[in-house]
Amino acid sequence: MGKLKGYTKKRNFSQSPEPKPKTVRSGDFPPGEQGRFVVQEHHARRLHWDFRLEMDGVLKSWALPKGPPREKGERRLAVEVEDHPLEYMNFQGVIPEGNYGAGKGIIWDRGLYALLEKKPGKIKAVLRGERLQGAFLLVKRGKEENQWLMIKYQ
Ligand SMILES: [Mn+2]
Repeated sequence: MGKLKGYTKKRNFSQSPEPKPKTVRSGDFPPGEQGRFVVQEHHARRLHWDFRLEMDGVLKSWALPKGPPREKGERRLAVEVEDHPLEYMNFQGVIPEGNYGAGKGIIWDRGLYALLEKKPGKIKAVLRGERLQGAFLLVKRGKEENQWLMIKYQ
């Protein structure tokens, strides 16, 4: 449960309909194997899109102020946020006022991905969703520790 401490600390599960962490699968996600991904459109104080990859037993998560890149060559800022539990994959609903991330969340896209490369600060994957299709690179870049870029390169 250690990986989800940040997630749990920010939330009050008696008020928020968001899932309380149950499952944490141990072990790394083997390259070549397929995992799930989801993009949630989050109408919080500022509209953004949350991109989440099933990885290492949790959902690795980034907030994208302008959404994910749609065309080859496009790059978008992706701010790394706390790991989310696997159950969050299916979350849609309204987080009540006064709670962390208050606002409506809807699933914007979901599907499978194949991991091509993974090392610290760099993830390459092919996404096969309803909307997102192709090869994407996530790369840590920027002055802030949690700043990444998401680039569609194929
Ligand atoms: Mn969010």
